[in-house]
Amino acid sequence: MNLLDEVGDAAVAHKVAHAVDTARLEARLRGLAAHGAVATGTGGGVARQALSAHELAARRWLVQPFAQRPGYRIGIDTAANVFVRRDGQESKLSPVMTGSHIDTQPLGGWLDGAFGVAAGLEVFDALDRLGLRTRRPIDVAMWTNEEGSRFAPGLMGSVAFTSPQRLDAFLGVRDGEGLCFEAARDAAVDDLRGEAQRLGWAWMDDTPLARPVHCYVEAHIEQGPVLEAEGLQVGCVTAIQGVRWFRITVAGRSAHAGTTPPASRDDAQAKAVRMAHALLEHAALCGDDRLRLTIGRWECSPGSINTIADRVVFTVDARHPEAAALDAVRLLIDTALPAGGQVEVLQDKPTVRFDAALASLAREACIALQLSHREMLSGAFHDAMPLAGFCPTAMLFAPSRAGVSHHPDEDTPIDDLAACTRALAWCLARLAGPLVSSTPNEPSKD
Ligand code: HGY
Ligand code: MN
Ligand code: MN
Repeated sequence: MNLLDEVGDAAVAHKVAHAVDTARLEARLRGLAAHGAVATGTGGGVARQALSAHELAARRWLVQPFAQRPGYRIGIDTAANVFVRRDGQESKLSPVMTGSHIDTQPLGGWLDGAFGVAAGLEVFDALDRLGLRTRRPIDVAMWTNEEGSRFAPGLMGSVAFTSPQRLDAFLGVRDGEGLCFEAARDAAVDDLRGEAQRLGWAWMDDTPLARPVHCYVEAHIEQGPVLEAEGLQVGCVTAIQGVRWFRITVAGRSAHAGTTPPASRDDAQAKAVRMAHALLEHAALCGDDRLRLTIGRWECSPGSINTIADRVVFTVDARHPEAAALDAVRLLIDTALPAGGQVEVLQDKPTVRFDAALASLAREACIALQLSHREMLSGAFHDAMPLAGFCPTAMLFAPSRAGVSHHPDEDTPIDDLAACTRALAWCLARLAGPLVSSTPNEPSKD
């Protein structure tokens, strides 16, 4: 069966797209940003790490308006992924899925991930306003721990959903305070289930990992400079570049900073700095500006101003569309590693390409809605990365102001966010169609 065999009517999809309400979308995004808001930056900084109290509160806040609305149910799976299900006319059919993540970097922006979830929920409000019931159900997913900054690796929720056998290894991962992912996951599941029981929410009883999904379309901010530089409204994403994360441990021997002569020093800091310098020089001098190499975290012990370091642990995030370029980084890591050093691979995801039919539907949406657009590669990874190996998958990007992301200044003009949401609405309405009318129910002004 071809994905596009049964798409809904383009004219109706057009109506759904134009029922997207910019003010309502912004209100939801601003309300979400209040969960973990940090008063810095132009767009509004947010500190809402995976499965933190702020994120659990944000999950409850987002689903609550739909939890008692006719035709909706809420669910959570064993990876603590949250779903808002909009029932379809044929509720046994596998759902069209959209969504993203609402966890942020330790100090991130208000749109990374949040935009894709808010856009999906805005499509629900648009369908409700028109009183339309789609043939297939539609799910908005809030994937657990996309960022990987609190618990490494990233994409834990969407990887566990698409490859359930991977969950066990994630459960034992600990954050900086020593709390394991399993405990945070259990608390998140209990928190949402408890709220559902307390308030009598309509609940999705059956949300196993790897349940069938008809297709997945994710809206996200670009987090880079391309769309804004070219003055375009939407990016039709064709692929996500490969990413590898390494944790490198360099050992030394602590000793007195003042009395230990150079010849008898075993200085972990000096050795780690030399290795880091070799990696950064490679990135700067290899002549390939598609290579992205970042040393993001650097911890040393004992961390005293007048004691030679006996241990340094630092991370490397390497990205490139071609595996050979990432292999070259790995080779350099192995050759530059000082004796006694250790390399752990925290994440290794090859480049994924999206479903061609779905990518062309995304372009069709932009043409139908007269949105300026281009095809592009994603420099950032997203939950669509594991979904791409599980079901037909595509992404839509909204521009990022000055290409800034993973920073409090992350921002996008709301009209651009609304335009991308209209393209998403058009795609979802067609993919979950054909649409049938039902009783219009104006979404309550939540
Ligand atoms: O790191 C990434 O690419 C994503 O934004 N978490
Ligand atoms: Mn993201
Ligand atoms: Mn991110």
